[in-house]
Amino acid sequence: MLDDRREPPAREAPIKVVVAKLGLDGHDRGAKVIARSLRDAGMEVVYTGIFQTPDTVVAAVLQEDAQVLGISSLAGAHLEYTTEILARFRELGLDDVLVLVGGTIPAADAAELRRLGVAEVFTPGTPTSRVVDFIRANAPRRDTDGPASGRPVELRGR
Ligand code: B12
Repeated sequence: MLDDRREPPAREAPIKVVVAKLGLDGHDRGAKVIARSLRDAGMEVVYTGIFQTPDTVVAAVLQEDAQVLGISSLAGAHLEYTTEILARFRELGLDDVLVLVGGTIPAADAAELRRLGVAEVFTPGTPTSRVVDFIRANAPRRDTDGPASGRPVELRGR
């Protein structure tokens, strides 16, 4: 006889990603290309649109309960904005959110971003499949019944 007291297996929800543009940076093509590629790969994507502030981006991540934040920056202010957002995440206990930065990021700044806690930096010419693979390998897992279960200790595919 079937034991109907067993819990049904938890289903894995689609990975939820917020793609954000901050400050006066109007270069939105890369952000839109990435947002569309992640959506086509089966992820749930929220694109904030241009001219956001760290506060509105953090609010979007909280509101959407996103596992991944992707910041697109082609105007040079990536260090300031990312530092501010990571500090807010720490205050709010959002340490498990996988943070990615893409755009025109000099190599020295990419190293600094990784030191601050950014999981990976994607510069112009990156195939979108590489971003999809990286997120699939590193986004914190969760099932449909619960919150993000925590970021893997080891990042793969860097
Ligand atoms: C097209 C373009 C514009 C267009 C933007 C149109 C639009 N709606 O996006 C227009 C003409 C409006 C423009 C204006 C300006 N631009 Co412009 N522009 C470019 C250019 C030539 C291409 C950018 C682009 O669309 N690439 C195609 C997309 C698909 O690629 P991408 O954005 O790089 O995205 C890829 C990766 O970077 C990454 N990625 C990007 N975002 C994200 C996000 C996530 C989450 C992830 C995972 C990955 C990721 O993945 C994508 C796929 O590979 C670049 C030079 C260059 N070669 O990058 C200059 C460039 C970005 N522009 C520049 C400048 C200076 C300006 C202006 C200030 C010029 C001026 N004096 O007016 C203005 C600023 C306007 C503003 N308000 O921001 C500079 C920026 C320098 C800097 N970083 O400090 C650049 C680098 C040119 C240069 N060499 O000097 N620009």
